[in-house]
Amino acid sequence: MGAYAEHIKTVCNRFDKALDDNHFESVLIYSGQPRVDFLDDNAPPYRVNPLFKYWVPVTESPKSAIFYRKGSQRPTVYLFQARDFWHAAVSIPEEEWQQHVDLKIIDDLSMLTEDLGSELEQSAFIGEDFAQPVSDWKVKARNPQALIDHLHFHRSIKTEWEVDNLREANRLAAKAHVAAKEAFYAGKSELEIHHAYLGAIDFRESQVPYNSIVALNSHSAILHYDVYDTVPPKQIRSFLIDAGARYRGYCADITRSYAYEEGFYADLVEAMDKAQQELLSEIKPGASYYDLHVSMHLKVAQILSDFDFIKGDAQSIYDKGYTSAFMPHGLGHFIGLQVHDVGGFLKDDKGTSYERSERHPFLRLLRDIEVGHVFTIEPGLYVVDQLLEEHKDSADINWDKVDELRPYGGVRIEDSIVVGSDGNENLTRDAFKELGAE
Ligand SMILES: [Mn+2]
Repeated sequence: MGAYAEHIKTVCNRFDKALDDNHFESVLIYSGQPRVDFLDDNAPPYRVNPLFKYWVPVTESPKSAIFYRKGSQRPTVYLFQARDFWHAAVSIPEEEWQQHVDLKIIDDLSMLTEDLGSELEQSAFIGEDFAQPVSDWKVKARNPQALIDHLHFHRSIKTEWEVDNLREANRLAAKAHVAAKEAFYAGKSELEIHHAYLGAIDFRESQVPYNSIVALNSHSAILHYDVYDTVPPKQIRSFLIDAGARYRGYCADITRSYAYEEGFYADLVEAMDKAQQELLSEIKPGASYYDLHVSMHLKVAQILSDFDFIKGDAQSIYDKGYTSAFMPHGLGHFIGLQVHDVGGFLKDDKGTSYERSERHPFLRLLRDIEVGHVFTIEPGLYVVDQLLEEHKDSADINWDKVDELRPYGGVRIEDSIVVGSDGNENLTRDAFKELGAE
């Protein structure tokens, strides 16, 4: 059986169980439609419902839907193709997925409701329903949380077909990262680097999965920096780029940090890279991601000690809470159909959740590691003055050293990992290696 055939069989089985547990006969998954801006008739780029693209790699067909009857092992795809002279028709190439579904082309949503008739009333509806006629449809339930939790819990285990797509997304993103790195060393501005990134893979901005972080110098300490200066700084010191790509709806999310010249920042990048690779070797089925996050804090603490930012050993630096000021975000997150893929807080498929950790409130993956999980590992260290304020009277912190790092911002290294039963796959480093880039 081909990889997609296996995938859709898995999706059918997962829906069978989820529908059964939650007492639904069927489900209707609406792909969504663009929502126009306030007082305007323009809409931001359309983004498909992730549970729609879970079934079929169709990402640019708003007003489409998938109907699946429990136990049928074959969904119906209502593919919307507008018959109007305003829009270019999206051509759907002939592909394998079409052999595994009943495909019905519609140009009006009434064709869907007529086709389904009274079955719709037994269906769970999953999707956005802000517009008519979708908002008027008589369904059994709209976005029932228990059903969604069930699906989200099991979605964390990726099929081979999903991993293939994630691998390809990483190849695209790595290629773009190499172009961005070259633009940085050529002295380009943040905006020029951003354009070099997109140009390398023929992407328009709406095709990357999130706003790329393209940060020179101190900007890299702003965790979601995405405003882009149009002129390069007078003195170029450092470059942090956190940017991804999408392939068949699956996301890459890669971060790299570069020093413009040799020196202490270059050494810091090297130390972080080494710490990150050590963390990768700690990933094992059955281990807890939370423990890995704490292990990362201790490694960051060791770096803070080694580079003379803070007095003391790693354990005491962690215990006193200093690492949270330098490294405020989580170690990583699930990745897949969504950049921050769902289910990181779910304990089981009944919707029981892990409580967010008080000590590490921004960690969004609290589950134990399983074979088939795909997640990021992204340790970092930054000068965030707002967070250091709390420790401003601390004699442990070497403020001269903090001042030295401030104009460089910070450092982060991020890869995506597929957990295997016999060793893991690093989608990101493998992609760079294929390019001869790392
Ligand atoms: Mn990430």
